[in-house]
Amino acid sequence: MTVPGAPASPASHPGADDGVPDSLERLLVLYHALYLTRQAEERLEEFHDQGRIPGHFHRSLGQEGGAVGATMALRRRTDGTGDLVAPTPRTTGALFVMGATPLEYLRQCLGRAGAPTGGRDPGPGWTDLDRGLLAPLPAMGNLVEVMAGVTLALKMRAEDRVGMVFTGDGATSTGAWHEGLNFAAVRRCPLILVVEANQWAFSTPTHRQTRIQSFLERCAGYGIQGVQVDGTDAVRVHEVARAAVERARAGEGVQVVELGYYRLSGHDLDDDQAYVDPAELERWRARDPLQLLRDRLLAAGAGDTSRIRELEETIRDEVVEAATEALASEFPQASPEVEG
Ligand SMILES: Cc1ncc(C[n+]2csc(CCOP(=O)(O)OP(=O)(O)O)c2C)c(N)n1
Ligand SMILES: [Mg+2]
Repeated sequence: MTVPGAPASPASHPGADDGVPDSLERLLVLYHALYLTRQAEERLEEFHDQGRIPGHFHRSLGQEGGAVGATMALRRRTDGTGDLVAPTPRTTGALFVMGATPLEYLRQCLGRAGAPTGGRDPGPGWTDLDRGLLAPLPAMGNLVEVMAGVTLALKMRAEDRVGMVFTGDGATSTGAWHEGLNFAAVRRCPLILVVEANQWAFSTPTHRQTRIQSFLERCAGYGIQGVQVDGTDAVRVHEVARAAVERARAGEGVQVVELGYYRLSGHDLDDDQAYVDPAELERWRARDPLQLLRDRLLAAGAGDTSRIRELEETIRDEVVEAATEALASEFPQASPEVEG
């Protein structure tokens, strides 16, 4: 299947770090990744409702443009020479942008033997250093420390590569987040920290966990730069992320990008969001990142909606095919009991 920003050769993903952000082709590549993310998550939600998902599943509904727009600013390779990204369980789009296939992703969440972790860990992420992917960690905030170390290593080896780490807004209240950020700031590591400010951490609204208005205020305490951007606008996210990646690659040290949006789903699919104001939810639903990008595509000259519909149909078919194959995949064999 076609990976968003599909590689012309197996070792490169052209369009990842060059080209014109507002070109029609670029918008289509972004839309491809957003639509693929939503389709894959919708299939998983159906699997969840059928009781087929062994772990917890976090949707990125309303946030698809953040993970996609930001990671598309990275140099994406398949031979272990590209940039590195450490997503959270919610940044599904990052996996696809880095080259994961829907079949890998669906098998992974279904805990099947042919999944990247062989069904041992059914979380929605895994490590694949060839593609520059690191698995999420259960303790939120800790990947900031890990990525501080990873990017310090890149710098010490004088490699022309950067790292990107995602955290939620809740994670910014952990000690690990602050320690990792401070260390990376002091050592001027080539790290881009993306904060997904979706206004919730489980059922805790942001104002119940911090008195600051923007997470950029935290950057000031560490002497680093940050930029706030509307996370529902994938194109804008992409532009801001590209500039941040360029600065980090040029040796300007840690960059922070704060994505402002709203968690449209529950924390995970077992959370009914009973604590969320329905009117507020409705207001944010109107800022659907897919619809915004669709409108932009039409304005940029994608013609009538037929080209977009054709693209959507192709992606839907690919995901349905992957879902059928994933469901038919074997479960892992139980390990033989250890005698003792
Ligand atoms: C150190 C730590 N404390 C608590 C938890 C339990 N926990 C898992 S997700 C989560 C909320 C995460 O909120 P946020 O960082 O805003 O990410 P979001 O879910 O909104 O994407 C919490 C408290 C954890 N995983 N790690
Ligand atoms: Mg949050």
